[in-house]
Amino acid sequence: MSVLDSSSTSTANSDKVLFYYNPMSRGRIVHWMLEETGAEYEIKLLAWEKKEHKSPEFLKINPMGKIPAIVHKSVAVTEAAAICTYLADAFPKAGLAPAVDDPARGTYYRWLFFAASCIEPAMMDRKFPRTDPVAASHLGYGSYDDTVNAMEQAVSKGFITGKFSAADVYMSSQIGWCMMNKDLEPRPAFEKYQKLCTERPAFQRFLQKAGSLS
Ligand SMILES: N[C@@H](CCC(=O)N[C@@H](CS)C(=O)NCC(=O)O)C(=O)O
Repeated sequence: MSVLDSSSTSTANSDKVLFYYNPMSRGRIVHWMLEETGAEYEIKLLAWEKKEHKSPEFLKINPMGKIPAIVHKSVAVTEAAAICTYLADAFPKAGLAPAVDDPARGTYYRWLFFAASCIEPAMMDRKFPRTDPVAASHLGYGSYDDTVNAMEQAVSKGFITGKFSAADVYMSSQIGWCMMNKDLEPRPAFEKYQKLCTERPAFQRFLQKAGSLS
């Protein structure tokens, strides 16, 4: 039976999160985030080799055929940054987002959106350089150097809003991935920030659980 046909479902009344995942993917960001929230979740492991992420069933959840995705209270959420933001609000007891009326909410959104819309493409363009270069003024991220300098500024004092939040889950995941792939130089500010984020018990739990799935 396909993992997508599993008998368990997330209904409008259930608080359980269904998590469509493969540990060899950006789904790792969401896996860490789920551990931070303390939410009950069920992993639906999608096998790359069986192309389960392109199956008609999964395309109903994410028409992009990409991982990660979650279903919570019968609603599908895709895009790792959106999922982190959603989960922080859906499970407020975990305290992973500044309150809506807290000015820190601005800083929180700013760097979450920056990480998704600037860091992601800057690092990908670095890894796979464009044959036909585009002027920095046309690129949302400007230049690789400007993006990296802004990232450094965002994390140089520790957690992005001063208190650990979903923005740190996303930012730290990006930094860790990019440093591991040598798309980002290991500046002291990044290394210090990574230590702070990854020594969290939820990160350690995620690592151990992801390892047992690989
Ligand atoms: N913009 C998406 C990107 C998701 C993505 O590209 N996932 C990759 C794995 S890291 C994937 O599913 N690739 C399989 C494919 O596109 O066939 C996000 O941030 O969640």
